[in-house]
Amino acid sequence: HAGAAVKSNLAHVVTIERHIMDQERMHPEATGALSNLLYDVGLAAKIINSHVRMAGLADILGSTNVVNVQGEVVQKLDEFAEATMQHALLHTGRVCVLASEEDEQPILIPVGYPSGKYTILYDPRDGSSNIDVNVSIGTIFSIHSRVTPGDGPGSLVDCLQPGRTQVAAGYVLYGSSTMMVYTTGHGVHGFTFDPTIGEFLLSHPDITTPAVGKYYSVNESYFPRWDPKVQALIKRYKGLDDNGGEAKNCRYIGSLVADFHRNLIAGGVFCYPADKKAPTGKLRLLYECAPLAFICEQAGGYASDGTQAILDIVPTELHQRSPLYIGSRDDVRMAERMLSGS
Ligand code: AHM
Ligand code: MG
Repeated sequence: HAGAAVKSNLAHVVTIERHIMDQERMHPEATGALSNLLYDVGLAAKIINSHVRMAGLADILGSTNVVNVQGEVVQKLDEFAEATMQHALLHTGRVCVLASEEDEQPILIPVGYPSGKYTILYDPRDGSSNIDVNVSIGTIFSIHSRVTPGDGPGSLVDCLQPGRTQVAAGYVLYGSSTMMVYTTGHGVHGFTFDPTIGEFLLSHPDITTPAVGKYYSVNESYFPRWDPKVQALIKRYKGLDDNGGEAKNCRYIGSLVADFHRNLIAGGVFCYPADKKAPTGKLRLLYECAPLAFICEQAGGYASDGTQAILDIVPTELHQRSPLYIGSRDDVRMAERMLSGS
């Protein structure tokens, strides 16, 4: 009986909670706080997902006509996602400070609530230009241990840490299905949301990414603004120079999580170079580039700003931007070689 078979299969699936708990066992000193923090993010993801899935049905789309710290008009869904993340994270005693793409300053723990030993930085809903046109969007998060002493409130110092010291990172992709992908430094694991039982189920254990990708992803309308070295690199990916390399296929969604996820699974390189208008690129180091770089390296890939590993950059500002070349290891190494060569 088919229904019985489905039910008995469900008895053997691995939920994200179970998986996080199993990962924690690799750290005998763990207190469970990181696991609980990851559950909190998973819960926020489910709530954001339920609203994303109602987009167009409920009146949650469209502009609020408010401009955020990046100078962009905030979408209503941005506000909802931001509020959901804060609600899930602020009062738990697991974090000492939050930082979001949506807030200029670090978000402090309200007076009277406990502070914890972690800090979390996130982009609650990335890919804003895609919301109103029913194209994939994402949530990205990055977790560090606090560096300020004591167990009081944290500060900006706790947020300004290089990607290399992340203890966990992940993203949620609201795509044709909803997925949560995370790492705690023991490989990369992907979970697909089953709306019938309201759980993320392990669907992609131990994700590894090919060393050479078949896709390149870049917004080529910026070609005239790029440095000649960047132009030469993209020509190389397209197989248009004399080096005889195989031509890659172009895929660009304009939603970082979706573009990154596709290339992680299928193999590919995503580029958001610096250009004449955006001298340090567009993407933010702390809550866009660094968490994806951690995941990418854990999957056997690599991420660079063109000269050095994204994970080695020591941040000086909360919303600092960085050029980004990320994905299949050999393709990103080639970017570094071509961009640093004279
Ligand atoms: P956002 O944080 O305002 O959504 O911007 C980030 C997004 C990324 O998801 C995507 O990779 C990039 O912007 C696309 O930018 P562009 O339209 O310049 O190609
Ligand atoms: Mg963003």
